[in-house]
Amino acid sequence: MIDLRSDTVTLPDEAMRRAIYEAELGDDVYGEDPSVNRLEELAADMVGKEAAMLVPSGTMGNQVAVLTHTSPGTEVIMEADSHIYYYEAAAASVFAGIQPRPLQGHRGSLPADLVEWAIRQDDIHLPPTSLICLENTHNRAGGTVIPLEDMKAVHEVAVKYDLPVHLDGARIFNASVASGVPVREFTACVSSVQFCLSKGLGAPVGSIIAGSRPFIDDARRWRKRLGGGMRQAGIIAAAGILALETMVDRLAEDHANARLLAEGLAALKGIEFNPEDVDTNIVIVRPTSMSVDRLGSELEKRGVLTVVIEPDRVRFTTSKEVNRNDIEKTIKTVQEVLAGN
Ligand code: TLP
Repeated sequence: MIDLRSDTVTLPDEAMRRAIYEAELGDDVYGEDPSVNRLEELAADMVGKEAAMLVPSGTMGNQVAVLTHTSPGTEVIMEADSHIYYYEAAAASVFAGIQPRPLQGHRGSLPADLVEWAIRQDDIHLPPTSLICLENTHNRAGGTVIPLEDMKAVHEVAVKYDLPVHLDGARIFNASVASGVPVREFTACVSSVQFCLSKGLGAPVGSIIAGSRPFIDDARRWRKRLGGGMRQAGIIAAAGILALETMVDRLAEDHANARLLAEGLAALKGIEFNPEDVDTNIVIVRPTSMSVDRLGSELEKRGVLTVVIEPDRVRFTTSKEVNRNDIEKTIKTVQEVLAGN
């Protein structure tokens, strides 16, 4: 099977498995797991924040951030297709009791003037705005890199209104590798960031949330409340350390494979999309000559796994589990399916 469903399907390589086996362990709820402590220090340094914390998943990282920054009855500005709004089962409403304020972005980016317009006035009829959320790269926009200038502009608005900004940076290392902008420059625009170790970076489990020391101190309590306090979590952290030390640069290969795929698919009759829209490792296309369900199931029968993300759109995601040869086979298979062969 050529698995292009997600970069979450990546498996730990030999070196990671060995690091997991050999990891020095302790009880992380007591703060005594040396591997977790090392990972958290390394991660904080890489994103230029005072402190960081390991969480089991990106979803928990985002939700811990929302819980830590906000209080019930307030409003959180977010992009209408963002993961926090679209894919987290309304967790922010259920747990944090916030009201989401979804705004339509452009290629996943929220214009600063739109954000400013959406910030609530002080009026008893209105929920106070408590947080602005951004996502970089933006998953449902097609793995798009949110330009640093756009993030800086939102940051300026946030400073003006004294509001925190949380970045869902599940794939912030993809954004950095693709754009050449250091991760720290993106994260300098936000109060907190969540990023995933378990996507393109290849670790089996885990995400990081980072921010100021007081923010992370509060976030630890929220993680515990949610049941995310893990004990000998060094077995996860050991893989996470290798992910950060050895897997960042190779994301460029995933991007090159996505570009190859995009160009191959764009040349096919019956597929509509602009390959120039592909910035990183996600390719989202619209078939015009058959339904997405049919395309998805025909591809699956022939050994290519994708995900349908909209009634008219299919997503292909590259990762270290697929190579150039797999991409060439995929293009050929899509061509056969579209041609009805
Ligand atoms: N994304 C998954 C699915 O949940 C859609 C995927 O296959 O792309 N933020 C962003 C931007 C994400 O893309 C994801 C996962 C998360 C957060 C959540 O991470 P996990 O799956 O670790 O909870």
